Amino acid sequence: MKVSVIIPTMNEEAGVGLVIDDVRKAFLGSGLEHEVLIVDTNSKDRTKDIAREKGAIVIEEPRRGYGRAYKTGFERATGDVIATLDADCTYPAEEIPVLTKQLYDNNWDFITTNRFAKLEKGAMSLEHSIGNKALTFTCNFLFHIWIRDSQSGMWVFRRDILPKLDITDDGMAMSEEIKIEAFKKTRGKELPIVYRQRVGEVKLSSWKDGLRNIRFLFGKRTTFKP
Ligand SMILES: Nc1nc2c(ncn2[C@@H]2O[C@H](COP(=O)(O)OP(=O)(O)O)[C@@H](O)[C@H]2O)c(=O)[nH]1
Ligand SMILES: [Mg+2]
Repeated sequence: MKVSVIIPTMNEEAGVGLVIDDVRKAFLGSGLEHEVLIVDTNSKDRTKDIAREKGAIVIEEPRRGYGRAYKTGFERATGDVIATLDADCTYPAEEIPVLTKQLYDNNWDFITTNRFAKLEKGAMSLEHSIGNKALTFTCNFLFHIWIRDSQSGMWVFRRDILPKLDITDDGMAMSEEIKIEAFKKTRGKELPIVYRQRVGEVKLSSWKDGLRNIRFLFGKRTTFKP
């Protein structure tokens, strides 16, 4: 079985190499094959060089957007399973093989992760955490699902469910959109993870992205067909 690990990057030279190393280490002795896909948008630093030195496949996606980067990555993935995480050392790469086995053992289609379960000191500001809770509440309320962390960027899922998921957003809202789609249309599960302090500069703007996300959720609710 093969896992495609997809990592979006925009000027992440401080973290990308460390994350790729952690992914490689995680798969040693796991009995799983893997590939690392870096989807990069116009990095001006050494992100792409570092990724290539570490043997990752670098896909250049000049169109801005977190969701856009993932859609491009999904098209190029060849694994049975797709795993996602940021290039900033916040997510536990070491859990990817474990989550993959849990996915298959329990016959789930999509695992998302709950960062609030084991939040390390300094990993999320109070403002960010309140914003996330508000978005998660809205998401659960509008779509009648039950998740605790709608904005987590670490998912592990079967690649063959992608044709069932209608993913329209190209920005940060894609993070909740993929969960809504997966929980409504496939067997979805949320599991706890640790979440660590970021390496390098944050790329999203909390207020602008937060408000866009809320607008997106109400818009999607009016057109959503389960
Ligand atoms: N390719 C690509 N990556 C992006 C874009 N925006 C953010 N990222 C990456 O997506 C990940 C999540 O962004 P981050 O700033 O960590 O947001 P946060 O985790 O929600 O605070 C990081 O690895 C970023 O480098 C984009 O427009 N294009
Ligand atoms: Mg991040």
